[in-house]
Amino acid sequence: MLIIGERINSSRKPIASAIAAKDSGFLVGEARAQKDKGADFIDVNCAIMLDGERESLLWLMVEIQSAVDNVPISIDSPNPEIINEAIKIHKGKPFINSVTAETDKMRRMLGILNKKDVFLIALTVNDKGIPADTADRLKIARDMVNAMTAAGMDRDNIYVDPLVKPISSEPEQAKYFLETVKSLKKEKIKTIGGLSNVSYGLPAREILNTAFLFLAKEAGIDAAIIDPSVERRLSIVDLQSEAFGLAKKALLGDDVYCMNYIKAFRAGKLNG
Ligand code: THG
Repeated sequence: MLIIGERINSSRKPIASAIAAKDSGFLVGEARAQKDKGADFIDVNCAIMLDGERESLLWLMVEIQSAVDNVPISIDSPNPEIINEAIKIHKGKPFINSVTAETDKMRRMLGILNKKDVFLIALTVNDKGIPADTADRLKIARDMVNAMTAAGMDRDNIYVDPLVKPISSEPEQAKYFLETVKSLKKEKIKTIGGLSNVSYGLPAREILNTAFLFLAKEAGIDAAIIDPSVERRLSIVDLQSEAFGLAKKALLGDDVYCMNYIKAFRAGKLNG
């Protein structure tokens, strides 16, 4: 499984401040620390800088690649034109994060990618928005892979992201994500996900994130956008523990609104 280090994201306050201050020392340190913990790619997201996104992203990519052994980047931007410029200065083979099935976005992105040697994340979002269930995700995923291979992209370079949503507000969504990963695996379509979204708004997030990584690996996921220390944690946690069992139930939709999980947290049972 490939690991994409998620920490350099401008939605995080310390990162946004460091980007604004052009604090390359801090940001390069974040990149190096993630690589040392096992990240294969470093996700770089400057989207919160709005008008400054282009300049910030291009600057940061150069700083990171030159300081950290040309580590490959996952170029995380909603803007196809910025992605196009970023590809040109990237050394090696980047991840493009991401394209959706929205008609206009897909057309612009395919125009840009035009036989370039990149890995591409395909989000299962279309003109109607984020799909409600597994069947809708699978349909969008298959349509996207067909459209992209028809446009000349190598199927092995495409990673479908069935979108992780927080179980705190939509208890069934993590299950749909895992089901989609399993089905796509059978069809030899690669998958990826931003796994830490799953625990948003809940206590003891590390336990949920670790359990979700375990379940995603079991389902056959090919790549994960995570804080790489979560992957390390997986090798030391007790998979038979009560905490892990509660997290699994919450993630599989068997603990609606995570009531038992939250109760256990309040009782001090989730400190592991
Ligand atoms: N799929 C793809 N790309 C993605 C995502 C995805 N990129 C962004 C995101 N989702 C994954 N990356 C992060 C990066 C940081 C954090 C979460 C996901 C993070 N969040 C803190 C939190 O949630 O509490 C802090 C956020 C804040 O300060 O508001 O650290 O799904 N393809």
